[in-house]
Amino acid sequence: MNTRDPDRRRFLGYAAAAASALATGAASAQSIARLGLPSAPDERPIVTNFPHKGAMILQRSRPPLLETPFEVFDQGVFTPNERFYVRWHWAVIPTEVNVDKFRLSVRGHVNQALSLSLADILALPRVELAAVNQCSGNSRGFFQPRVAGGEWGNGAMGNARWAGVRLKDVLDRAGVKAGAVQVRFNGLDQPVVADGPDFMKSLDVEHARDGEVMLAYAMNGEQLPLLNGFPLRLVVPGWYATYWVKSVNDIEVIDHADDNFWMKVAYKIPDTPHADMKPGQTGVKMVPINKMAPRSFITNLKSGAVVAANAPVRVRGIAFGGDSGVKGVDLSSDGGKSWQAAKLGADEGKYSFRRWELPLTLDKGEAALMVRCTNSDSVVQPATPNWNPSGFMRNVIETTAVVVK
Ligand SMILES: Nc1nc2c(c(=O)[nH]1)N[C@H]1C(S)=C(S)[C@@H](COP(=O)(O)O)O[C@H]1N2
Ligand SMILES: [Mo]
Repeated sequence: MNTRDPDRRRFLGYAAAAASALATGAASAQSIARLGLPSAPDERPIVTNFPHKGAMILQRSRPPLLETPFEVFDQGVFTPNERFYVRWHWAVIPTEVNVDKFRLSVRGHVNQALSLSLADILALPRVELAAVNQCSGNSRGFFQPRVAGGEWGNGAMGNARWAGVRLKDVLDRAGVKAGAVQVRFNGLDQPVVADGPDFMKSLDVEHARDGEVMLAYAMNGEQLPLLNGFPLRLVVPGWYATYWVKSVNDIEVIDHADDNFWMKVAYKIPDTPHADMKPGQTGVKMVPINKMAPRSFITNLKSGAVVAANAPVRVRGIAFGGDSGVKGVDLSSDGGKSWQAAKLGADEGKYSFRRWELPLTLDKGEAALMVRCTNSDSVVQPATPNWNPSGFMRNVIETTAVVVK
């Protein structure tokens, strides 16, 4: 299939083949992935039958929740589109899009309501940015005690080069009126039950107009896969993916704080350091989830790996700063007593994954390798895991236990 970047000419529709692949949905398990979760069932089938997707870990088929197999992150800082994770809340999702009829409406508290075709969008100035898209519940399966929700391993994240138009440029064309408070985004997906709340997210007007928030039509130089929000998705650099509304076709400027279910009830975190609280703790102030925190991972060694003693072992991985760049990545092989700075790879921008590597010489026995990212705001990953009832914002320092022989 040709999935070229639409900037060159125009969008290509995704038609019936994709639709039928989604409708049949039946998983054809090729093999099994083990996520290393502490309490949840650990095995998941690896499937290849989703449109525009390669081998993915199947968390759920309707709606599709597909996790990126972790070894993909060892291949480079950009996550290939066909391995990029997928998450939808409702099972009624777009399975084909008529690119000639598609319209993006911009309405509400504006001077001039708009109905924009994809050609209108392509005519606006093009911008590009590398940014990590991470589900709020990435790594939820590691929460102890266990919490309800998709029991993700660490693969509900990905990094891409996004291209599209500034949301600011679109809003300026409509003319945001004085008194506007938030901008609400809605996509082509729909609730499966009549009274189910349609998935919508909102950003404060100043945030929406910061010039960084983007309506993306391309991902890694290709148009977006259907499952990742074709033809247009919001990119909110540094913020959790819940705000990155997919297949956006409606933008409403509102003159009040959005109180729809997905803003007011769902996606709330304790307003405490690291969004941490005690199970059963009451009276904790809850706020909408927002900026991401730094994380780092070893990608070339798994727990249980056997490495050679008394010779340099190349340890490498990825890190990201959350809502700012990566200042440094440090490794420890003595349980966090001493740390060594890793060498950082190319800087693809402050919202991107960044590669790091460090040769370590280890003594015979067992070694717990710990990796820690400090971001450019000097925020460091915590040494102890956080806990909250939704399983959000895990960013504890990761430990990979290896056997040195
Ligand atoms: N229209 C729409 N956009 C959505 C969602 C959704 O259910 N519907 N889920 C959000 C959540 S919670 C996540 S984690 C990301 C996942 O993005 P991806 O599937 O491209 O990886 O999409 C976000 N955008
Ligand atoms: Mo999410």
